Amino acid sequence: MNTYRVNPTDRLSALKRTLDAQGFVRALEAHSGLSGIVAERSQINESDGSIREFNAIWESSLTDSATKGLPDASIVGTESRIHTINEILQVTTKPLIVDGDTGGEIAQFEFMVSSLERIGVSAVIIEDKVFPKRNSLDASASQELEDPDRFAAKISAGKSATVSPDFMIISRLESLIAGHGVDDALRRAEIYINAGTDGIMIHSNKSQPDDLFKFVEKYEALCNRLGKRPVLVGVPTTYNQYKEPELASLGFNIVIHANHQLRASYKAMQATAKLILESQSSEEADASIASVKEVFSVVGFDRVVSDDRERSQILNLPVIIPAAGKDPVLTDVPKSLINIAGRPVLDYQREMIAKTGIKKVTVVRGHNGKQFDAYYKKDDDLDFLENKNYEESGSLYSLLLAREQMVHGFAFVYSDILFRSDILQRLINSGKDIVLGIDNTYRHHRHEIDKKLDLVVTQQDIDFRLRRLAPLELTQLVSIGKNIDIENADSEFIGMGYFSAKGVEALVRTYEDFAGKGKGVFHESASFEMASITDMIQELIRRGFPVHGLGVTQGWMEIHTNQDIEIAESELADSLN
Ligand code: SPV
Ligand code: MG
Repeated sequence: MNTYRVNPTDRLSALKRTLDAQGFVRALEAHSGLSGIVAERSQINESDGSIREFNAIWESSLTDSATKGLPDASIVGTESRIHTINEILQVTTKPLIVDGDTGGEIAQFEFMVSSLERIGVSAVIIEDKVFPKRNSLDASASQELEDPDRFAAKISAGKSATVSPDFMIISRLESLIAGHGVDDALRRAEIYINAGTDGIMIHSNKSQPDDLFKFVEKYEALCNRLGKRPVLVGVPTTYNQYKEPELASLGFNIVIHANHQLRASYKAMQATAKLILESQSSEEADASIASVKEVFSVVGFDRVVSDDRERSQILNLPVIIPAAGKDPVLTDVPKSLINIAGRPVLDYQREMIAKTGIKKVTVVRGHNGKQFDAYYKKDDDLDFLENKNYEESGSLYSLLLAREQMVHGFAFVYSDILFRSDILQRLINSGKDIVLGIDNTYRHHRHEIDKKLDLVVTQQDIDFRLRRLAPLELTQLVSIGKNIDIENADSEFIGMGYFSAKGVEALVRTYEDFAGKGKGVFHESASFEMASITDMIQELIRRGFPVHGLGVTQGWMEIHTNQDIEIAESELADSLN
């Protein structure tokens, strides 16, 4: 789909604006969304550096009918025409001039006018023939003209049906087509101008239309006498040896190239069909037709595919769980295997991860790592990496063991937390390159805080406790770490976060800057190897990389004491009741 849009009211008035500004409009026919796109986007450079393009699109009865394989003889009805018009409007922004044929009965014309105006069409041209009309380009067809006063009544009724002063109703004189001569055309023009028409289209199907030029000459005098000059419209199909500047200098304000895209595509389709028949293969035709890639691109398929790709990249993201360390209290098992109501923490985590659509989980194990084998088997969706050095390394080292898996981005979850899936989902969808879940309710925790928390200072202090309709905000972090004074901190880091591919790039680059440089390189840790994930995030912030916090108030808890286990078990029991 095309992303650029135009407000229908602005689009409607654009034709009048262009006419007022330039005095001349060049229109190209379209009969479908795709031909509309071509009319919209075709442009060349003028020698003075400006751009030459079509200023408007003509929705033709001849080509709309022909596209359906039907003759232009009042067979395709207004509803069907409006369908095509909508197709074109949907994918273009330029003003549309609609061929209204005879306009039908007054009531039918009123319906046509209000329908077209409502969807943002700029003008309708109706011809002074009787229904059912025949196409004007066939000189042998019977061309019966409408009584001019009846036609004038239709014009005034149409004008009364409009709500916008900019919607134009243009009267098309068929006198020269029907062989009634210039004087008949001038007489009718006067009646239609007095009825309030916004434009006069004078039509001819001659290759040397001297009568048409005679009409144009006398048109100015007529308008002078009447004190108004509706715009003059020409359709040079048969007399196309006359170029736009010449027609403009004669007095035409709108020139319509009325059927050329349809004729071009018909010929191209025929030639291609014949070539395929001859060659018994389509290979020979490739050189003269658009590539599929080009067609995909012009109708916006590329964007749809890239959106899909983005979505599937998210679903293929791994969630990395650094689980190598030893809990200071619950020392018998790896943190992931702490038992809550008969199941390891990792079970609950995987359940929540699966709810987001993410499949891949990578656990970095170390302390008592072998115990995982009693519960889990490595498979496509669950990967185990070994941190053999777990006693002399921190969570950052564990995380980076998974660097091959993280190139397109990753989420991470500490191994000892329970969480609801929506927190993970929101982190991934935040649109930020590095974002951490943060919670500022720690000051109100019932139980004593017997562990040094990872605290954060944010750019804006968010009061998460306020009732609010809008989703909780994202804010940029100023600092993070265990040494932040509890009084200065705004929030606590919950142990969950997300890195985009760009975030990963910064992470890996910074990690490599430090790797192997020994002690004291990180401000808070004894050595680089012992650094935690939050040490690294602090370093990224220090280097100016934007790190965001996503406000979370409920839906997560950390398990690091037996009391935590009891709370978790009672909550799980409640949620089952
Ligand atoms: C059309 O394009 O449908 C027209 C112009 O009405 S013409 O075919 O020249 O009559
Ligand atoms: Mg027509």
